[in-house]
Amino acid sequence: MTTAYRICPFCEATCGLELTITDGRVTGARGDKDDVFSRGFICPKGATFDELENDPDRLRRPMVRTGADWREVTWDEAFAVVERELTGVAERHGPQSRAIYLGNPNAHTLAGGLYARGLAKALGSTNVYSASTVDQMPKHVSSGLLFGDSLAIPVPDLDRTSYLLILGANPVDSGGSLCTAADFPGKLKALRARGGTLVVVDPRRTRTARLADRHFGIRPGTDAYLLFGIVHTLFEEGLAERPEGAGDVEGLSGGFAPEAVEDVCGVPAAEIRRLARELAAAPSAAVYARIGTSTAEFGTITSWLVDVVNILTGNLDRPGGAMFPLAPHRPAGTRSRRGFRLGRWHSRVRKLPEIRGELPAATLVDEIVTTGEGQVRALVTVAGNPVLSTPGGDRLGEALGDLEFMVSVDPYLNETTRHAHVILPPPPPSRSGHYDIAFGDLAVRNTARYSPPVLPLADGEPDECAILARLTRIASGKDADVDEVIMTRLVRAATADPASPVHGEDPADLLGRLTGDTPALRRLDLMLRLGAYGDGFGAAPGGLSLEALRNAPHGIDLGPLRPRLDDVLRTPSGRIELCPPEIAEDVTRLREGLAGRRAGLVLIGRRHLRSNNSWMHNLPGLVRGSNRCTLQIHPDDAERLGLTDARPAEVTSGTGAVEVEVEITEEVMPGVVSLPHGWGHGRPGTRGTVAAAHAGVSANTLTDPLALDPLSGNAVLNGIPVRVRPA
Ligand SMILES: Nc1nc2c(c(=O)[nH]1)N[C@H]1C(S)=C(S)[C@@H](COP(=O)(O)OP(=O)(O)OC[C@H]3O[C@@H](n4cnc5c(=O)[nH]c(N)nc54)[C@H](O)[C@@H]3O)O[C@H]1N2
Ligand SMILES: Nc1nc2c(c(=O)[nH]1)N[C@H]1C(S)=C(S)[C@@H](COP(=O)(O)OP(=O)(O)OC[C@H]3O[C@@H](n4cnc5c(=O)[nH]c(N)nc54)[C@H](O)[C@@H]3O)O[C@H]1N2
Ligand code: SF4
Ligand SMILES: [Mo]
Repeated sequence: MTTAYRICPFCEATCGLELTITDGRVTGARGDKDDVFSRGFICPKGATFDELENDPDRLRRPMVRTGADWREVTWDEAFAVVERELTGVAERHGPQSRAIYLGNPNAHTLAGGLYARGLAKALGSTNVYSASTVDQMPKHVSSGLLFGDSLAIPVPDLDRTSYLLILGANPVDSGGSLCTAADFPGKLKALRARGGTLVVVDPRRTRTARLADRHFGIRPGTDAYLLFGIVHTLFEEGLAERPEGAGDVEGLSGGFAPEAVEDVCGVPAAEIRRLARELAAAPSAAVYARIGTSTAEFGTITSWLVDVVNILTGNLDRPGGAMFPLAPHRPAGTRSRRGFRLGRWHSRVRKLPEIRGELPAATLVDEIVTTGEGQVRALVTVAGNPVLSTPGGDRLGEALGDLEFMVSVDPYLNETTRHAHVILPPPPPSRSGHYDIAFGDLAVRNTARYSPPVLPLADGEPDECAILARLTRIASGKDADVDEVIMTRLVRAATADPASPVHGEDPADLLGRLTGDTPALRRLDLMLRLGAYGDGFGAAPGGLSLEALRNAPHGIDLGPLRPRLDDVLRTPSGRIELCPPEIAEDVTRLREGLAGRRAGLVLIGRRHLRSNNSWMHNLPGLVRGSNRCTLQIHPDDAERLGLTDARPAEVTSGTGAVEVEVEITEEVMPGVVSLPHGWGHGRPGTRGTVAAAHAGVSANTLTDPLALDPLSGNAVLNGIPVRVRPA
């Protein structure tokens, strides 16, 4: 029996795990108490790491499908089929007929961080889709417009803040999102223990809300009104700082006085004023908002208002406020001030604008089913299950069956991948090295951690980096080595940049000095050494490199977040663009919504600590206990509608209907029902024995693919009008 250390790849908390290895298998997992970031914290998902590793339904060899029959093939055979078919579709219909969907776990693998975007580009098509447009795209757009960089997302300085306002997030169950912090519950308790204040705004009284000083139930989809009420108060009561653009924001906030918005959002005007005053008066404060506010009708405006409040109260970029992390692989050196653009092209069928090089996931189905020049005929999915995760996913599932070719990089035969012709399964996490490319930019403390593979790959088995690199080569149709190309470009740019520690050095010499057994690891070494804390190839002795991280199995602490706004800003003006015209224009839509407080039940989602989107329901240790896929409803609504606890109800929206077990609970406010997403298993042709026995229904049968936040193209997944009756 031995132990090994591995960063948990299941949620954004990125806890350090201590794995037990017995006879060449992972047989246990617990928190690594010496991990510099998580200090021993773990949740039930991390603790079932061994079940995921050893899941008998997990695919271990590439598979090729003919009709309904799957057969296992060698990697070379599988790639040969992919090459023939992907190239064939491009030859017959042009590269634009090829599409890609990148799912959430790409943010949790080194492979996703290093190769996913390059693979998308290599397809030569604008049909690029990802889970970002059913998730956080509004935040990218607001950051792009405000700061000129869609990746510059401020996070609440959890360890030091004295006042935290959380909207539409339940980090006690989700682990936190766009805010990487291990042990979120502990950090919220510590905030209160040091005399700080926690306020939670959520239509459900969540486990996070239960830790708060105050909780407000809000009408789903109306956070922008509440936040504008706060902004209005800050100006009206002379509490706001007045940076450039403040006057314009003040003008926009006219009409959104707390007294004008209270009916729409359901939070009393006096409480909105109190929030504004407290945020302004606190020694430090941060507003933090997530999924409930982002997958919503006014997602971008809300995301923007969160930062506007942080800015107007003087809390952006200061300790205890909302701050910008600095990840170890981010380059030191000159940054461009090109700014951010959206809508550089539009989707073919619905004419929806491009954002960050992609199109809204909700319209992928339209591009597949609508005939004409540019119709999608081939699809690549990497770590995604859009049939369950995107609105109207059932229709997408049907459409996938009509594709000429589909290849999925995925360890499971599930609701989406059952439509593929080839599945390329990555090895289980123990067999790949890990470094978080995505979450260093979002962590509440700067650290550097690398986990080497814990167990060896089987002979000839590629890791996911190698799989994606090979797919990229196939997609590009060129025989170039993608890693070589990228590394050469990076090194050339650095050696030519007067602000770089390697300015003037010989690129070939630097490349020759990289360590790492694989091209992916050499790329990581390069990024670390040219990064903000890097050794600069000797220019900064003691600085970071892959070697340095290998020598620190529990990670290296780089300290609390530091103010760095000047370094972050990439707007052409060099300032924060506090009142971007695109947002100002969309506020008209928000103002129109003031008129009508909608009656009727609306549907929202929720997450459970022991579940993770659509793909961890096949692990016995996580699905044990009572049914989690229930429709939560308030007792008053249940009585009015004649619903009985634990009995089935029929839920109908404008898009579809499901039959689901009722759970009567005061946790959810009157007028609101809640159903988790990611369920709806047991479909023919899938392979998930445990998941099929806990099938549930898909919430996205009810969500509407036509309902998008217009600026970001993000799907509206919360606040869906529904009717409910006993089934
Ligand atoms: N109604 C509603 N819908 C939602 C949401 C909601 O709140 N409500 N939430 C949305 C959000 S926030 C998100 S992020 C999306 C997620 O949407 P998706 O990313 O499309 O879906 P997941 O369920 O995360 O599916 C992940 C897939 O990756 C596979 N996988 C797991 N590990 C690996 C790996 O290491 N490598 C590879 N290649 N594959 C792997 C799994 O088998 C699974 O097929 O869902 C969205 N959909
Ligand atoms: N255990 C677990 N952890 C996860 C995941 C998981 O599926 N399970 N998924 C991961 C992913 S992909 C993501 S993106 C993150 C998401 O992380 P979070 O954003 O923390 O996700 P949720 O737990 O869904 O919390 C969203 C909250 O918004 C509330 N809400 C719904 N509508 C509204 C609204 O209109 N206004 C307000 N103010 N609140 C609203 C819901 O009641 C819910 O409590 O979690 C990640 N971590
Ligand atoms: S909180 Fe997230 S990162 Fe930590 S053990 Fe649980 S799933 Fe893994
Ligand atoms: Mo997500």
